[in-house]
Amino acid sequence: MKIYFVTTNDGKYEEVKKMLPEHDIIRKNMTYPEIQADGLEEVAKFGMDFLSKKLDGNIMLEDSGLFVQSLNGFPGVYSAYVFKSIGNDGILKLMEGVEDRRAYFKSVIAFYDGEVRFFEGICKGVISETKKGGNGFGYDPIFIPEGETKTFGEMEREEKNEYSHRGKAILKLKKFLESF
Ligand code: ITT
Repeated sequence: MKIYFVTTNDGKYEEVKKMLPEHDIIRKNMTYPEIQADGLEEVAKFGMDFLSKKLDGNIMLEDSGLFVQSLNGFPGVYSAYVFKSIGNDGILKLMEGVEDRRAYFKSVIAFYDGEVRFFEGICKGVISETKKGGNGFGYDPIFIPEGETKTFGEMEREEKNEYSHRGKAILKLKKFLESF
């Protein structure tokens, strides 16, 4: 199936493309309004309402974020902005001396084929003490998924996709697309 994936993020695009080789994923490097909301679902819904009026065909977008337990869910829906402003060093600084390092990544995919459908995935883990690995993007060098010792930044794309929030959400979308 031909699907437009709207994202400005190269890392997201590569991960999605890798997991959906049977589909024709065409990247649209364009922005859409990302509202200030409490949850990723609302952000995704608003974005898709906007895009479905602009583009013809099947469309997908993905909103994601890192939620750190001891920071009350920060950076959460503000993850992109926080990464650009204080980055991984800033998060590690906020976490200095903090014992509870639990965090999770969440991904919400909105898919449009005449109506909007949502697929989500969560990956639990911890924030590492230092940055490790040069793979992936964003917070990957400081996030260790549950049951692992390596950060996402130390993993190849396939391995990260097996664990990741995005991998789980894409798998749900993939199963849905099989029913066509
Ligand atoms: P879009 O154009 O697709 O919106 P974006 O980077 O602005 O790209 P989001 O608004 O969904 O995407 O922001 C999510 C941010 O959370 C992203 O910029 C990363 O900093 C971080 N993030 C999300 N998923 C991640 C992952 O798998 N690994 C590392 N960081 C991730």
